[in-house]
Amino acid sequence: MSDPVVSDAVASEAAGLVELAERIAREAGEMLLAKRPARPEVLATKSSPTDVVTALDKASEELIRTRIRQARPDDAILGEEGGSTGDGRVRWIVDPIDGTVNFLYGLPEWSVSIAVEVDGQVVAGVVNVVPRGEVFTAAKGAGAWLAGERLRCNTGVPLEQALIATGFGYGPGRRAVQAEVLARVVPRVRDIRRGGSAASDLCSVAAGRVDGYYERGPQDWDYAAGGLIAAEAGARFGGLHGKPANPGMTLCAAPGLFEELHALLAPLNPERDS
Ligand code: LIP
Repeated sequence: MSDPVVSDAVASEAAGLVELAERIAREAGEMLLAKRPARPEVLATKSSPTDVVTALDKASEELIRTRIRQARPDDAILGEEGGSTGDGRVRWIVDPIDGTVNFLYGLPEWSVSIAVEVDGQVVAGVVNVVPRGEVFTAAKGAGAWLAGERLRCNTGVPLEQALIATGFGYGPGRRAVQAEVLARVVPRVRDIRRGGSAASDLCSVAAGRVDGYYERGPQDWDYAAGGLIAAEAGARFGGLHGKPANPGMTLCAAPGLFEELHALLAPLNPERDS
C-alpha cells in the first residue's frame, strides 16, 4: 500500500525513470532470449553449490549498467552480480536475471528486475518476465501496470482461502527451517505456489494471481521493483514486526491478509537458519 502522496517533482522524476528502466529491461530481455542456449552453462557458484551464475547473468547486468551509465552517468548502481558502484541521490537496483535456476532449466519463470531509488525511496520499478513477454511497471503514486491495464491485488481474502507464494534459499540449514515453517503454513492456507523468482511472485500478488507472498532470503535486487509494483496495486509490502522488507523476511499481501500472515509467521521465529 504505497504512500499515495508524492510531490509533483518526485512523480515526474519517477515517470521518466520508469520509462528509461522499461526500455533497458526490454533490451536486456531481448538479448537474453536471443542468446540463451538450449542449456546454459554454469559459470560459477556463489553462496552454495546450487546458487549458480551463468555468463548471461553477467552479460545482462553489463548491458543494463552500460545503458544506465550512457543515460545517467552520475547515478549509483547496485547489481546482484557487480555489487555497488557510484554514489548519487539516484540509485538503480538491478537483478539481471531473477530466477536463475529457472533460466538454467528452461522454466518460463525468470525476469529482469530494475528498481530506481531517489533519496533512499524506491520510486520506479520494472519487472520484465521475459519468457511470458510480460512487462510490469510502477511509478510511486501512479499505480502498477501490465500491458496498459492497471493492476489491483486481491482484497478481502481470509487466510484459510489464500493462495500463497513462497520460496527457499540455497543453504541446507535455511531450507530445513523454511520447510519447518512451511509445514505450519500449509494447513492454514488454501495452497502454496513456488515460482522461483521473488520479482515475479510479487508481480503475481499485484496482478491477483496469488493472494500473498512471504520469503526469507531475497535481497534488495530480488524484491525492490516487485515490491513497489505490488504496493502500487494496493498490497502491503514489508518485513516482520513493522520492519520494512529485508533479507531477513519479506511479506506481501492486501491489508488484512498481511496481518493474518504476519500473525501466523511471527511466532514461528522464521528469521533463522538453524
Ligand atoms: C531467487 C529468488 C527466489 C528465491 C531463489 C533465488 P536469484 O533469486 O528470486 O525468490 O526463492 O532461491 O534467491 O538467485 O534467481 O536471483
